[in-house]
Amino acid sequence: MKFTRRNFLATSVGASCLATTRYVSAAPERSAGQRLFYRRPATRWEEALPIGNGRLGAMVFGRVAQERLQLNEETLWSGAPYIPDNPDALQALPEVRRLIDAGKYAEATSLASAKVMAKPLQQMSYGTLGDVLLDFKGTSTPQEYERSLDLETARSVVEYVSKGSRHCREAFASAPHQVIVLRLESRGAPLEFLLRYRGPRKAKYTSPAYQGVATTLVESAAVDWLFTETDIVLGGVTSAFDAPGCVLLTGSNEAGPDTPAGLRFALRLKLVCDGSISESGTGLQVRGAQNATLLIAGATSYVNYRDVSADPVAIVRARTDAAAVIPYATLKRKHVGEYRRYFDSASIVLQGSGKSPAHELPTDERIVAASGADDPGLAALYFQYARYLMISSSRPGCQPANLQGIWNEGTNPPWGSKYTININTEMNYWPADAAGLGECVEPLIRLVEDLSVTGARTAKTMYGARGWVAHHNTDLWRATAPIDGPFWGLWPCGGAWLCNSLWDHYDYSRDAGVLERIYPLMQGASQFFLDTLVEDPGGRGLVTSPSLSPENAHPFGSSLCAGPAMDRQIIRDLFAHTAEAARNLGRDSEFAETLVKTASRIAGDTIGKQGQLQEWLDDWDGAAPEPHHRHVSHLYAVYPSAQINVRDTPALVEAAKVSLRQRGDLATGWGTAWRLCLWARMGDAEHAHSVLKSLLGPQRTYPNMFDAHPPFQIDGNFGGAAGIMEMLVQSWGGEIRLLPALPAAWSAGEVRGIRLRGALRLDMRWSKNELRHFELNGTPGTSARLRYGARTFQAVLNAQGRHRADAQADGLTSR
Ligand code: FUC
Repeated sequence: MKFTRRNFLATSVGASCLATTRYVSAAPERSAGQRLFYRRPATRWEEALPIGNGRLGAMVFGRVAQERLQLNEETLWSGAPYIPDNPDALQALPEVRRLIDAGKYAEATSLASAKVMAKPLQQMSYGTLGDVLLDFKGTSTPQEYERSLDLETARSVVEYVSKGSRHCREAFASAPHQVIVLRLESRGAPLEFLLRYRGPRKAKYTSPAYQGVATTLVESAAVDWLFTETDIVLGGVTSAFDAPGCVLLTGSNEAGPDTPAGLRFALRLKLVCDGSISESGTGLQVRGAQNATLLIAGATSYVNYRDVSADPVAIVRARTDAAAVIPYATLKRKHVGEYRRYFDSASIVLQGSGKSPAHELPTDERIVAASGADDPGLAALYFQYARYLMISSSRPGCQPANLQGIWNEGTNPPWGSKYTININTEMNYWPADAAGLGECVEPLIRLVEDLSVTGARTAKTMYGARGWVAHHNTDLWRATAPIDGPFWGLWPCGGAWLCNSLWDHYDYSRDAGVLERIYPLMQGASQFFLDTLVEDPGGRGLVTSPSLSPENAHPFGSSLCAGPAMDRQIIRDLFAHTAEAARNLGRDSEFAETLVKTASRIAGDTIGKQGQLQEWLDDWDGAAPEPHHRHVSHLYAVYPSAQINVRDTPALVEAAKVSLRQRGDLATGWGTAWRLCLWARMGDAEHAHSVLKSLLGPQRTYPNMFDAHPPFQIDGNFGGAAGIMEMLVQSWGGEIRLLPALPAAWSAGEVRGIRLRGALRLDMRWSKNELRHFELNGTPGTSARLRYGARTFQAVLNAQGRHRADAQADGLTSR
């Protein structure tokens, strides 16, 4: 068959990479919402395209002379099981509290610094698994170059013509087979390349038995299912960490007798091709191939936060061996099928009134154009991209998405690429349930289950309290003690906020199994605050102390204080949800009653002299040194909570708006996304839209559509998606709001499969800025209260569990 442009483009996903690359659809606006594409290879990491199966990730550069896949495995962190709790805290905390009550904030900070912080002061960090490089012989400047990421099938594709030969590379991260697959095809001149590994750590090319001998291994064509095969296996150990005063839980040590053990890791690269493969000394040389398939597996010795006994070499060998006997077309079909189970659960189309040619622009150019012109389709693409990133970095059974999901280029990433739980990890999960990806929250539940154990130790050792506590960060080892310094770390509400996120997850699904699982976690988090809340000496009610309003300095040279608004709001939610959970489960009625009573004694939200919602118990906002601070912690009550809302507390909403205007629209990526969610929640469509436009522009979005804090942090992607959804539909306070913040620029559109609180699913269509049709699905007989504009109405799902309504001249009519 002669390979013309036409027959390349016209085929659907099939066996060959070359025949399947272009997405062709009758509805270009829709297809543009499902694909990122570029006319140039990636030169820097933020241009490369991410693939991932929740556990294993790669950034694909799509270079012509040297392809680079930068790899990650989600458990490849520094450190080993450790206990960072500081027993000196128990004695020091009452004095820190006393100093805060006396207004001696600097002294309180010094004492906390000396006696209350974790040992070590920093937590561990996430790191790269290294690079796979393919050096191609005899390349020339390519023609017809395109690289793309198809969100519908989770495949990265690079295609070009060089010296008259057409080349295609397709990469995907398979969850069913736990390998990354890179397929290379050439029509014309055969493929000739050198495959090698480059890593930042001391790694050993090793024999299959993993004898620890530094040898390069080439397996002689052992199992030959296609033509020939060979591979590289390497193993290593993460660098030991120096943690004076820190208690280590395990002793096994490959780094040397005097240094704490790190994790062992392994990587296997297995090639299958129809040409020849030989060992070159630095890697594997492929010649004379038309097709080659590279299978990549990575693993570490991590089993869980206290067990590092897994055998990573055995794991990577088993995974690649299993994948190698499966034809490439089958690997691809199974991958696409498994991925689509998640991705197809929801969809979105956003359109303006005029014809927008923006979807024809390569994605990097489209992002640059976004800060100027309206591009509703780009917002839809951003939403779907966030869903793609969630599925690729947080599949059930895996670790939760960290600050960079699973994608991280180095070994010393910003903020350790950890779990920052004073906003960032929570924000990661804001869109998951509404976007039909509730299953992807499962890793977060397991994280909190672990924290409830390590955090119980912290609560007991440091506070002498029952229950459990986590401060503003955690890591692979589930450390829960306060880190970095009192200014950032001495904040006891990280675990409580995570519990509220889990409650939200339950509230969407109303799954009794989830409630069973999360109730003990919520109960333990509540118990900690029952034991540690104190009376404000000014008589305003119960407060946390010591604490801080995340990372924001108050006017007295510190962040340490008693009872910041965010803590009071988070704990009110925690107590209310825990009491409701106990009632739903028919348990612990006395405990639930105590929670309700205690919640009513927590100091309330107040409006300050500038008309703002007070960030602190005292009216310090006007004198705070950073009026445009990135965190908007005291607005937690507006979003993600709904304690303050347009229906029930209009005066507090007005105060929240004053605060938000004072903070300004310019912030980090996640700060911008939070502002977007807040304006949408408060019903200001145009303000939300203008904030969204700045998020989508090149200041806050890299060419590969990763969020720019800067640097890259994935929370902005997820928070942005939550904000887009919040503009279109909201469910809080027992009501569903349809198109509550629809900007003029999104005159027409459609969403399908959006989930709402109360186990409901929504499909909705609008045009000329008016709702045209919606359909609710759920359990038959469910009654839902809806609001569209000023009108409210009640919908009862019929025997098929459905309620449909169409727009008529006089409003919406059910049918
Ligand atoms: C918090 C934020 C920073 C950053 C870090 C990971 O400390 O204040 O902006 O996002 O987390």
